[in-house]
Amino acid sequence: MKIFLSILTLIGFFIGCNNSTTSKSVKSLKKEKVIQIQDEIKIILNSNDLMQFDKKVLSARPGQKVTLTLNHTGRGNKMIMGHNFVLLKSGVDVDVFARKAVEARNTEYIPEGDEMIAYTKLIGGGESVTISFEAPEKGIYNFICTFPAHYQLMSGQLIVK
Ligand SMILES: [Cu+2]
Repeated sequence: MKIFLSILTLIGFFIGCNNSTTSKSVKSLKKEKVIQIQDEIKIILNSNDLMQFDKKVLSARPGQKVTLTLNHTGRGNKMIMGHNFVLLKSGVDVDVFARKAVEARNTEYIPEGDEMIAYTKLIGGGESVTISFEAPEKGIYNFICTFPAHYQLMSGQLIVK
């Protein structure tokens, strides 16, 4: 009888252990999921036929995966009213870069060089484009549309903090 009881206790002990391990791993799984969601941010940026972005300020955390969708809600043909999103590295002179970009007509106003953190292709009315990039270190980064004569109106800042 004594042996039987101790076997029962032993079984109970094992079951107890298993249960606690299972609930523990479920808990840590849930935690990981929450962290993953926070590590990605989705941004929707709209542009229109009036040469406007609907946001002047975007924000992200350092190292966060940024998935950005640029929509062109207008009707303009991309050769006349094309838009893109070009995110510049810190310290890049926006005016100098924009002048260089205008020359890059063959590559839809994306110039060669390493001044950009990320960029989309050029889109026309009714089109959308999505890109993903890693948010840089803390700082303030300029973004513009590089289509000729657009950046004075179509610019903003990504604030990473
Ligand atoms: Cu534009």
